[in-house]
Amino acid sequence: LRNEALEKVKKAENVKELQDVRVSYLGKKGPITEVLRGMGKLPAEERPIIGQLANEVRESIAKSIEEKQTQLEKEALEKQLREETIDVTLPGRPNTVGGPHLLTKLIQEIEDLFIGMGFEVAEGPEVESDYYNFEALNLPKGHPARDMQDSFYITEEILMRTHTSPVQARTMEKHEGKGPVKIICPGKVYRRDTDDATHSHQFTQIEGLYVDKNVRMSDLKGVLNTFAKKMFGEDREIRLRPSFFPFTEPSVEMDISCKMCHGEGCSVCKGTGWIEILGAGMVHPNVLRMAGFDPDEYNGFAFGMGPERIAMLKYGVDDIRHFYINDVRFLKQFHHA
Ligand code: FA5
Repeated sequence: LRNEALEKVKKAENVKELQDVRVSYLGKKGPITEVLRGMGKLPAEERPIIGQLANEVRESIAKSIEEKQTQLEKEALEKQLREETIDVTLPGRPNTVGGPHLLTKLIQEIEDLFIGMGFEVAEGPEVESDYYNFEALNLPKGHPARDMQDSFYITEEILMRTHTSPVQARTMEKHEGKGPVKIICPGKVYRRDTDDATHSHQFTQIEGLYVDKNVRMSDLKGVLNTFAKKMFGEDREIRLRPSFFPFTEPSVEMDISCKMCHGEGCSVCKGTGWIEILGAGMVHPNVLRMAGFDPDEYNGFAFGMGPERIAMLKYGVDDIRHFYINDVRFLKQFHHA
């Protein structure tokens, strides 16, 4: 019995098998327990001999089980350690690192430029009321100039803002008739424009507004010139053209000389050699009045520029749609721009 049990202990390949051996030989229903239990029936002189023998057998089986158990546990641990070894000298898998979009970086750069000239950054909602998008900007319902900006209406009174100019009115209201107000406001705008090389139905704008006592047209020219020279370099040509916006009087538009064709004429500048980047002007007295400012005491200038157009001119991008197609090969070129 003992040899048979020891043989089985030896063969046990894992803790579970060893447990089975323990139960079948040393358990309550095992042969040794049975022998010990039957002791009473044996003649008195045989009892100590049989008892001693049974105990010896039991102990030697128990001991071998214990030894085997320790051995099995040790083997299992070694196996685990072997299998889980990490080779720290292997090279790591490279992560693909993304980067901010070219437009995001350009907008930050423009923000920094204006912060340097004393402007603060303001924000406004993309889903806007008809009042702030048009009426507060001297564009009452039915005004023909509303056609200059084809809109996405959500309800009769709510639309996707067509420009960042509503932030002018919102910010002035907050100042409750007291200047100075000196802000820029970057953000997304939406128009029912047909997409082409220089137009997108969703694009970005950066609005600027400076309201104070004695702000003059020459201040506007100075700020815009400083901005353009810093953005494009001293050698690029800049021109201001008279224009019209219902919320400014007088109004101008600013063009930058086309870099793509060096004035020769291409699809981006449509042969003119110039690309329009912003509209601007002196804030209309009606706009000041509606936002709670006294036009006899205060005046100001405002501008609204298109960062996409600026990026096209600065980096020689020949189609505005490149910014929104999200072709990584295009976007990657500007990670270090
Ligand atoms: C406006 O949106 C006026 N709110 C700008 C303004 C602000 C004037 C404050 C006076 C005072 P305009 O529609 O011209 O104006 O757009 C301004 C600039 O946005 C343009 O010069 C151009 O750079 C850009 N832009 C206009 N439409 C698009 C378009 N569909 N896709 C890309 N850029 C556009």
